Amino acid sequence: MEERIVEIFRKSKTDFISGEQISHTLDVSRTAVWKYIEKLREMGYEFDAVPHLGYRLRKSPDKLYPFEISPYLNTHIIGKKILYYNELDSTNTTAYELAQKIGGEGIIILAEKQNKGKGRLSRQWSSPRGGGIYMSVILRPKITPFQAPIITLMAAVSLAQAIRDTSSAQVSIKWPNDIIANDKKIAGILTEMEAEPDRIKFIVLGIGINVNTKLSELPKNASSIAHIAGSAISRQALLIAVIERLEHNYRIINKSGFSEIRLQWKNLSSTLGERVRANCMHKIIEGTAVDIDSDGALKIRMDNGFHEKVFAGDLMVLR
Ligand code: BT5
Repeated sequence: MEERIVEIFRKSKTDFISGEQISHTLDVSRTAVWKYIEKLREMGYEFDAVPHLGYRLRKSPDKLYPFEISPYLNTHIIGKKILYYNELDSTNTTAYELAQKIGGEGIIILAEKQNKGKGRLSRQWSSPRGGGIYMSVILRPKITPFQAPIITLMAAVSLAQAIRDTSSAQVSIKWPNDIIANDKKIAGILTEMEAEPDRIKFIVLGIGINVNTKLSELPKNASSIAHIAGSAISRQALLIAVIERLEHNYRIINKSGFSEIRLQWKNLSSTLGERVRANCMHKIIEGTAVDIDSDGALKIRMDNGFHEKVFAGDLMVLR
């Protein structure tokens, strides 16, 4: 009902709509209308109520309510269903448990705040309320577990494109999963998967973006899009752009593999050409990052002229 009331205001040609008119359209009592308006106020919507004129929707909150997102999506896979939570421990954990129980792909889990937001290798992801986007998408790509890193790279391309679409922030991709601006991390990606040796059962693609997040609520080397761009940006608009870009790029991967996304990644990346130190579990590789290969591995040319491929790990850019 709340959703339908918002829709009535959006579609209305007049500013003010009488309680009677709303009660008539929804076929509920005037008291019920008043209750729904109060509920919407609790959800962050601001209404003016003027005797004899009715209600006017003055301001909508920048909350990620699915009914504020879904009507603007043009997608067929990603975001066909969006599950919204006020808070969760981790959207990835909830999505993972859901993917084990149900089939299909494209469901998005969203939370306004995470209490145990996860980074890679048991690290934490700061997920304060108010300014961030914390989302996980269940995917079932037809690729081998060995090729799974390309999903992270595809997501990084989508994020960088969506941020460029909706803000003036000049962002780039730092291999493998960071979106950076002014050398600060503003978004991260965590992909987790359940697989058999030759088949992926599902991938949970987790994305965290510092949109309007206050710097005081973030770690030292982090920033937010708003801080970089100089003004707050709409989380709703950015989320819609992220979902649209993800769908577009995911379809490309499913249809024709990684080659086209690989080129986009190379254009958007700030890693290639840099001197880097990669910390990959068992060893440290230092040299120049020269390419990304068809499996998503980073190719590093070492000082002795040999090349090493790095499939996963942390990268430090040496300047
Ligand atoms: C990541 O890990 O960058 C993956 C982040 C994925 C977060 C999303 S939010 C939705 C979904 N649900 C989850 O529970 N997670 C995903 P990694 O590369 O390991 O980076 C983690 C490191 O980044 C931390 O050790 C901090 O140094 C730093 N960090 C933590 N919170 C940050 C933030 N909000 N912004 C920027 N850097 C942060």
